Amino acid sequence: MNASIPIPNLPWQDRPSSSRDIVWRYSDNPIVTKANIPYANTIFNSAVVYRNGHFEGVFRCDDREMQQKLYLGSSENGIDWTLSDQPLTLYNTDGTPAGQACGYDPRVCLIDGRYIVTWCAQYHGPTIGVAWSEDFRTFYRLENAFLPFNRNGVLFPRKINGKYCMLSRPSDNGHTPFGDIFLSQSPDLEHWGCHRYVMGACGGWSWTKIGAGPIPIETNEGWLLFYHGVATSCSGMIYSMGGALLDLEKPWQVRARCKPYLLHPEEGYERVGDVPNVVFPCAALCDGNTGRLAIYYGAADTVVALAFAHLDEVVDYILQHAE
Ligand code: BMA
Repeated sequence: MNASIPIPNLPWQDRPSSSRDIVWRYSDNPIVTKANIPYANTIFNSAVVYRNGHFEGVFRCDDREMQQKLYLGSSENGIDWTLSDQPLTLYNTDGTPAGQACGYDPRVCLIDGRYIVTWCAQYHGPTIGVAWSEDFRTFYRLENAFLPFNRNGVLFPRKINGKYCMLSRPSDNGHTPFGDIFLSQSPDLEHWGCHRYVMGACGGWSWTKIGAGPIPIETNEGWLLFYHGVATSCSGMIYSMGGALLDLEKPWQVRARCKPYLLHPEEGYERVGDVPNVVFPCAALCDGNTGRLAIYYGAADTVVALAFAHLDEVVDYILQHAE
């Protein structure tokens, strides 16, 4: 194990005695529903962080006009969330307003004291928006990271070889029937280059496309990356969660990629919703003392749900079941 800071109040339930799964669900899922914001249609694919003893998050809410926007939320226990009624307003770095945070599928990464939000923004199509905050109240928008079309921008939680590193998934302007994960590097979070191929869609549950999920977790065996993989069936796309380990210093090199999925739509709230059969992880918190993992994922594009795992077990399982 080589996880991060202690999180003594990390949400947790032991694995049910009836289960042999590596990742298991919180028994009272979902933890966030449309009831958390009055004007919401759905709240899902959302990212949380641990900050000053409690939890903060950036939530994807599709409102009743079906506008996709980001909202802030906070929680004492990581399970019961209070969300803002109003979308997050962004500021330019000179302090002038930069409008509401429109877009979807946020991730939040703490690097060198700054919380950096990456999300799928719109600029002549989907691309990766970037904003940062020191206090989780005021967020300053930077330039978009990439040209359209791109989704699933996920930062690493420290610079690697002096550069910020971000995973992303070049895509199209629609529902993207393809997609591999790439890595890009930047000295300043605005100028991105040195692009590297990481890994691609492959057979079974991820044959259509893949995309990075939560911020990677540093372990002795490499960066632990949870990601979503998509298979297309005769009745639509099915989103599962998988795991891989990336090289610590050259994170575009895959050390191990787990053949079986780790989480697959199974429960009613994952099977039925605005988009059926979706589990979509956007955050994973790890308690540095115990190696307990709390994984936050969107379910069926409708609600936010929670799952648990042990870091060491996940790493061992990936190594034992690698391609
Ligand atoms: C992707 C994104 C995700 C969504 C998924 C399944 O393209 O829109 O937000 O969860 O499709 O609908």
